[in-house]
Amino acid sequence: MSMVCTGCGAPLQMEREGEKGYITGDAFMREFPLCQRCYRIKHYGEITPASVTEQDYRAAVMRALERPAVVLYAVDLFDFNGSVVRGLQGVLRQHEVILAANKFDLFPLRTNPDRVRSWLWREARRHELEPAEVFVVSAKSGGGVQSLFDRLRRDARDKPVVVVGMANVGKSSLLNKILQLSDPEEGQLYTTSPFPGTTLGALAFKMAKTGMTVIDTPGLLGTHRLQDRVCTDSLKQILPKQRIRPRVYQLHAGQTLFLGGLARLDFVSGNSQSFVVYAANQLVVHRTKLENADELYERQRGRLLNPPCSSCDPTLQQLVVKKMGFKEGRPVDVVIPGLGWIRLSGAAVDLRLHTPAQIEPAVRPALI
Ligand SMILES: Nc1nc2c(ncn2[C@@H]2O[C@H](COP(=O)(O)OP(=O)(O)OP(=O)(O)O)[C@@H](O)[C@H]2O)c(=O)[nH]1
Ligand SMILES: [Mg+2]
Ligand SMILES: [Zn+2]
Ligand SMILES: [Zn+2]
Repeated sequence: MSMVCTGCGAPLQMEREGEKGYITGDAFMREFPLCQRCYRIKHYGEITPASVTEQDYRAAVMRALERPAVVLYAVDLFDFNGSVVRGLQGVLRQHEVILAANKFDLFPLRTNPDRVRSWLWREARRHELEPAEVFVVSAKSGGGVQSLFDRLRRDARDKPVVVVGMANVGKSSLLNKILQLSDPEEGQLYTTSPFPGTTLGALAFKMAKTGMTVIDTPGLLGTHRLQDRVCTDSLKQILPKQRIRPRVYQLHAGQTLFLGGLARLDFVSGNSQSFVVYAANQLVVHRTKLENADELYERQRGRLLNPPCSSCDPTLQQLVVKKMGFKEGRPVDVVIPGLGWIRLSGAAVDLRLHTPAQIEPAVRPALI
C-alpha cells in the first residue's frame, strides 16, 4: 500500500494497530481514507503522542520543496519566537515566501493589525526570513484569510503552495480555511488538534475550482518551547483558549512574579514600574516578595504554581537563572516560548528570569 491518510499524511497500513497510518479495510475503501488516529481525533478529540522526529520532519519538507513552490510560512503570533523553524532559511531562499502570522483572534481587541504587520516585517528580518509579503490572519475567525488566499492564488498558478512551520501554529487549520474559501462545500480535509504533532506527512490536495495545489507538511517539535515539553493536561493550562486579557502589575524592586511554576521573574532593582503579562487567561500568575520566592516555589510547585505537574517532563522543574539588565529606552517583551511574554515599560531595570532548562527565553521590541 502506498496511499497516505487524507487527514494527516501518514502512509496507510493494515498490519500494526496502534501505529501510524493504521486503517481497517472498510475505511480504506472510502473516497478520502482516514487512519484510525485521525478518525479518533476528529470524532473523539483523542490524541496519541506525537512521533515526528526532526529527521522525518526535514525529509518531508525538503521533498515538498524540491521543485519551485510558494511557501506559506505559518507562525503562531502568540508564540512568534517559538515559531521560527531553525535551519530552514537557506532552502527557503530558493522559493517565494509568504509569512502568515496566525491566531490574531487571541489578541486584545484594540491591537492594531497594521502595527503588528510592521513589527512582523522587522522581526522576520531579524530572524533571517525574507518574506515577499506578511499577512496577519486567524484560521479560527477567518480574519485576513481571504486576502492571503487572493495573494496565493495570484502567485501559485503553476506552482504548489507548501505550508511549513513549527508544530501547532495552525498550518492545517489555515489550509482548511483556504479550501473552504475556494469551495464552501469542502469539508475539513486536514486533521487538526490542540496537540503539537498532528500532521505526520506531506499531504497534497488539488482544489477543483481554482486548480491550485496546496501541500500540508508536519510541524517541527522543539525542546526550546514549553508546548512541546508539558503533558497534555498542562498544555491546556498554557495554551490560550480565548482573547488574552493583559494582566498589569505595578511592581517595586524586591518583588517576584511567577507564571505558574514555569517561569519566575525577579525584579532586582529599578524604580517602581509596570509589568504586563500576556499569557493564557487560565494560567496562574502569582506575585510575591523576592525574599520568599525560593521557599514558595519549593512548597507550591505542582500545586499553586502549576504547571508543571507530576506528569510533565521532570526537567521542567530544573529552573535556570538568567540575569537581564535594561537601560531606559523603548518597551520590550521578555518572551518565554510557549508560555507568553512580559512587557516591560522601558524604564531602567535589573531582572532575573528563571525558566526550565533548555527553554530559550528571548527579548524583543514590544509587540503591543
Ligand atoms: N485561537 C486560535 N487557534 C487556532 C487558530 N488556528 C489554529 N488554531 C488551533 O491551534 C491548534 C493547532 O492547529 P493545527 O492546525 O492542528 O496546527 P498545525 O500547525 O497543523 O499542527 P501540526 O500538524 O502538529 O504541525 C488547534 O487547536 C487549532 O484549533 C487560530 O487562528 N486561532
Ligand atoms: Mg497539521
Ligand atoms: Zn491520519
Ligand atoms: Zn503536566
